[in-house]
Amino acid sequence: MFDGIASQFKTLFSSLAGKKKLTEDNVSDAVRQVRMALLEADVNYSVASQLVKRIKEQALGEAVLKSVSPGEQFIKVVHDELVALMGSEEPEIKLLGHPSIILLCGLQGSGKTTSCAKLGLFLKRKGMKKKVLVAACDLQRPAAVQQLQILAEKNELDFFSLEGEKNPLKVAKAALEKAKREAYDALIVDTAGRLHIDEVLMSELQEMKKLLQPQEILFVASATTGQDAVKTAQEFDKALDITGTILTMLDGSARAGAALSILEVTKKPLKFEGIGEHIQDFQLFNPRSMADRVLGMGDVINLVKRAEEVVDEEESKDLEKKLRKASFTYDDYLRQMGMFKKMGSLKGILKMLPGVPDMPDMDMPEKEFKKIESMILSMTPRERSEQVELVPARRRRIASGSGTKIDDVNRMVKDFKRLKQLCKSMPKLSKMSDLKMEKSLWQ
Ligand SMILES: Nc1nc2c(ncn2[C@@H]2O[C@H](COP(=O)(O)OP(=O)(O)OP(=O)(O)O)[C@@H](O)[C@H]2O)c(=O)[nH]1
Ligand SMILES: [Mg+2]
Repeated sequence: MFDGIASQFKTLFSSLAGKKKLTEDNVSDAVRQVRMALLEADVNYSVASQLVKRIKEQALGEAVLKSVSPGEQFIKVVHDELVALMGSEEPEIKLLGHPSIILLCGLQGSGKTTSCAKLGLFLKRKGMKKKVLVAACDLQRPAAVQQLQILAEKNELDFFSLEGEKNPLKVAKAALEKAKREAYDALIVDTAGRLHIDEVLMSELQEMKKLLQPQEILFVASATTGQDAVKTAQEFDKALDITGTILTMLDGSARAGAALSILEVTKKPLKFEGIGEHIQDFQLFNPRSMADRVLGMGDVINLVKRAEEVVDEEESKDLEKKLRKASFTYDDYLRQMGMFKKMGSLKGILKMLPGVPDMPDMDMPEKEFKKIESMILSMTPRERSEQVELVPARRRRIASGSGTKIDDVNRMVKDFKRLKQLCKSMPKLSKMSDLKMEKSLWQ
């Protein structure tokens, strides 16, 4: 995620590491590089220019703190400015209506239907327990209704469609009646993808807005399209007065441009983010963690939050503590992997850990998990809690006990140690002291 911009920032920060002081000269040089990194990530030009100006003023104006190096101070300034640019706080979304109506809109293929199901599950899940209905109002694309239906069935979400109906407004109206009649807390409406220049389809959306009076009109944008997503968001906002955006496809080849420019340009908050194809790969948009990711510092906040959703609270507090202290053992490693499995896409999860994008062998397939699991289960309790050194004879015994090779055991031990080392550096990198374990902000 954001590999390009993150690695540019890393290079920049390490070049500042040796400097004794932040001076006009080295700050000018650094901000030039920041500007280049931002523009290459497809950040809107005027947003990038204003941001760089603020970073420069801050960096030169800051009182020099004795406790931090100039490089760290510069990172802090950049980080703070990025956070501010994306809205500072996690969004607050209130389910006020009965039902609360959420209309999704956007270009074709931006992730609306997937987000409809993801958001549905998000509201239905532990902690929120909302009664949610998803409605299929994309009658343009032949398989669209079925796509949402399959997603809904798979995830036990209530689904609404009107077979044979050609008019999406009629479907929306019937869905709303059902949602009212059956006391749903939320109705999420999927719509067909459209271009803002398509007047007929845009006025259909306006009609739908009039009919539904939605509390939320969320523009769904793919982060892979950078600034284009921002321009389109502006146009949809003009036509519909959107209430916020959902940024999707923040995994893979996402560019930072959309995340960094969309709020500044549209003045509408970023509310959610999609970070993978899995239904669980969806979360509230958190500016602080997004800034961490843009700067290549991993994303501990969201990692801990997602752990919290799938494991009981006790267990996740424990995980957080262990991540902080890096005191975990092979037993915890195993436990953590069990949680990762439950959390869905492993790739998405591991990418949240600082430094992991540099460790391709950490991105292990399911098969590899099974292997590691059996190796750890073949260890004695004392070995698992690291009370004894894993000498070659012990490693041979573990290999034969788990049906693996000594090389596999060696690799597993090495990976475990690297992960442990990595976690040790996390508190500093990710400002764990700022980590808020807030509960949901939804009402
Ligand atoms: N990697 C990744 N893929 C995603 C994400 N969100 C959606 N997708 C995938 O993107 C493709 C398009 O998603 P849809 O939800 O069908 O998009 P849409 O906006 O409903 O598309 P139309 O209805 O055709 O306009 C699907 O293959 C999804 O699985 C995401 O956050 N990450
Ligand atoms: Mg769709």
